[in-house]
Amino acid sequence: MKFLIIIFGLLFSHSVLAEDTTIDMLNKGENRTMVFSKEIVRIDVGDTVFWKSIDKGHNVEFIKKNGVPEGVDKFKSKVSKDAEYTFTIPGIYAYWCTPHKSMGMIGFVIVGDDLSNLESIKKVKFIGKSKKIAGHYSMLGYVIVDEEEDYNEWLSEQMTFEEVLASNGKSDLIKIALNKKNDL
Ligand SMILES: [Cu+2]
Repeated sequence: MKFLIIIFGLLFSHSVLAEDTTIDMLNKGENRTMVFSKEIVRIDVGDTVFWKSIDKGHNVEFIKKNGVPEGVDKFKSKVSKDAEYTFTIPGIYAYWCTPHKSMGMIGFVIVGDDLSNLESIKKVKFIGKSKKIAGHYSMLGYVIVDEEEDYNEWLSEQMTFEEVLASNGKSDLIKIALNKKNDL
């Protein structure tokens, strides 16, 4: 009986997690303006992510060039509207808010623990402030040299990629990500 309860508990907690992937689109985050409330989320294949238009003027646009796994179609939601997308193809997805793509309003969805398109993600051309954000999520391999002081100051206020992943309670991916980083 105990065994059955444990199994049920695992299934249940999984489904709660899956339905719970909601990201707010905000004018102001904890440390900066124009943000997705969760910049990296990890989900299973078949899960849906919901983006809430808490503040107006934002949307979600997959970065078609190098930013999504092969076979993924264009996705661009309407500005100032809630958006949702069901992820059926595993891999890393990079997206931005079209009006604020140079202001650091970017996010990543990792589907099915699949990092096989990491090399492609690293080739995404982020612009403006988004370069720093992407660089911070060091799996992307950007090295910022021109404004190192600004970057360091900003970095000191942020969660690291490891911390973000750790906060999701899954440690295997942290190791994978760190190994990839060290390979750069
Ligand atoms: Cu925006």
